[in-house]
Amino acid sequence: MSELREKYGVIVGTTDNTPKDASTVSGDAGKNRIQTGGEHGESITSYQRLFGGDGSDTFNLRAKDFSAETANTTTKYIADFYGAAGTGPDKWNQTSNDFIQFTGFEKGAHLSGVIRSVEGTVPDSTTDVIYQYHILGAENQVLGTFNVQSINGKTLGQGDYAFY
Ligand SMILES: [Ca+2]
Repeated sequence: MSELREKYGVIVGTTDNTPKDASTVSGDAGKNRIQTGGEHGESITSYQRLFGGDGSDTFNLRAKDFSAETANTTTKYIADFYGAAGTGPDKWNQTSNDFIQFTGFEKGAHLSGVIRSVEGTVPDSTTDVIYQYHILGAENQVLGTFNVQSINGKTLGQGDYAFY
């Protein structure tokens, strides 16, 4: 069961919400920090859906929650990324400016460009798009694959993510 742990501590854990068989970790309307993996920090390399909801959320994708065997398969899905980069009024939104934190990856790890994109499915949005990215190692080997539904339709840019 995903909990709003300590009211806006790190949110972890799994539920059996939709989509079927997916593990969903959900935030709420506040500013949440949402982490891949299990409730007790254990590694989960299978599919997980991360849902931030409103508020400026941080999604923490951990290296231990990706595996070499499934590196080329989408195993993490950020279901609602608000405020992806770009210029103009969409760049910064005080109430919803999300961020992706990559932790535990090898030195030199970085993000690929968009591998694939699909028109989004948010009923009341005409701009949302699902983008697929690779997490690449120092030698450009694929370490993991994840999807991001961008609510403003823009791709991830500087300021939207960082490797630690
Ligand atoms: Ca939230």
